[in-house]
Amino acid sequence: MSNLLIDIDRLLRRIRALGEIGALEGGGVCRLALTDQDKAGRDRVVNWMRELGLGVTIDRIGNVIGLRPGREDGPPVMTGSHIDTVATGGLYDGNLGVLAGLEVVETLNDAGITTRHPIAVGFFTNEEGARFAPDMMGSGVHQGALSLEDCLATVGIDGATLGDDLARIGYAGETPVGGIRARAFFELHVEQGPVLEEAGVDIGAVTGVQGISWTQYTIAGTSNHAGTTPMRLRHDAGYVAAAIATEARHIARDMGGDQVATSGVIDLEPNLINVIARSAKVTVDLRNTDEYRLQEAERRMANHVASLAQNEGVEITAKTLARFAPVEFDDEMVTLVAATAETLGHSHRRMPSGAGHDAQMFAPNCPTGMIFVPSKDGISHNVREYTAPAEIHAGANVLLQVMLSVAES
Ligand code: HGY
Ligand code: MN
Ligand code: MN
Repeated sequence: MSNLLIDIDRLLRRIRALGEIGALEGGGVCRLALTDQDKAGRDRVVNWMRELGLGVTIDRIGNVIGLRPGREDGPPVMTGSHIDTVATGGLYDGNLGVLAGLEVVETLNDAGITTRHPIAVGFFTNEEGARFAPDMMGSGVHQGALSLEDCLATVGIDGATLGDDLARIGYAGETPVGGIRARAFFELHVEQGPVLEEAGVDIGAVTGVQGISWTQYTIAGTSNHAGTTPMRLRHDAGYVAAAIATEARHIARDMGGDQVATSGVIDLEPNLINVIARSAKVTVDLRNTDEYRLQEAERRMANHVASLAQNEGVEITAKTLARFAPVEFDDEMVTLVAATAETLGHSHRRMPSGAGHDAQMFAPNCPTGMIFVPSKDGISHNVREYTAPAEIHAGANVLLQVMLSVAES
């Protein structure tokens, strides 16, 4: 274990500087994937990568990887995350992992250390999936889990095509995707939930990521007058959308355990107080750490949707926007994270991730580990997202040490 420590003030300066881009009135950040704000954030991080002497490559889906040579050639020990955010994002989701990677590099630069194996720091395109589904898109393409062509052709919630926007912001790179294979992959990330804070624990040694199932339901009903139409004659797309969202909650409550369910989008047409909605869109996000339980939740939702279509006389089409099975991280890497936290004097615990992460795309292909730091009040995907400097310092030092230990192995 080296006695090197990261420079927390320098890391916090970068977190704040990146947070200026896409800053929202009153706090928080909006840098939806491949928007001008995302471009500006990318440009700022690429400049930092170049200032640190990293060799920067941009691949065909816009993933950006900065490479730091080792004493020997070969696959790098990689770290990274994402810098795109949801529309009401915070300073830390994704950004912390990328900027802590740069801080690891700068700490090694300051110490004049060249590791045996190369080191790489990356940010991956469209991790959030909020504008273009699915999430973890860039890392999924990089690791062969998603098709480059399909992702470039993806149409976003605002009608834009991903490949066009990638070219528009100047990040349609030449490097073939997956050109840089990782020897190992580590990701530092805020927990985005209440577990560490409630347990009073500093570091999460993440054991894996739960399964994710995103479905968009489009409902075609019949517009009619809210006052004159008897209930028996209605084909109310608005009611059906609400019934789907309510059933998602019932399924989660009924199944209990790790099952969670969310309807984050409900759009009605024409969305007027005295008009029975002619059409509606509603999304359902189902997650579970257990694949069979997740399939059970999906089955229950599908059955309910079929009976709604029948009983309400509406057409419902379902479109899968994302489907990832649960992922386990390499136990050796999980143990390395926990042991490193222990040696550094930080409390730690093993735990699964409720959120999706780029690391889950690397896990099938190389030894992969994640480090969690606490989220204040368990809040994320919310402008109030916050993690204290001491907690960031702890997480970034664990990242430095686990990367060093693999990069010297
Ligand atoms: O949806 C997720 O879990 C991640 O924030 N993309
Ligand atoms: Mn994230
Ligand atoms: Mn997120």
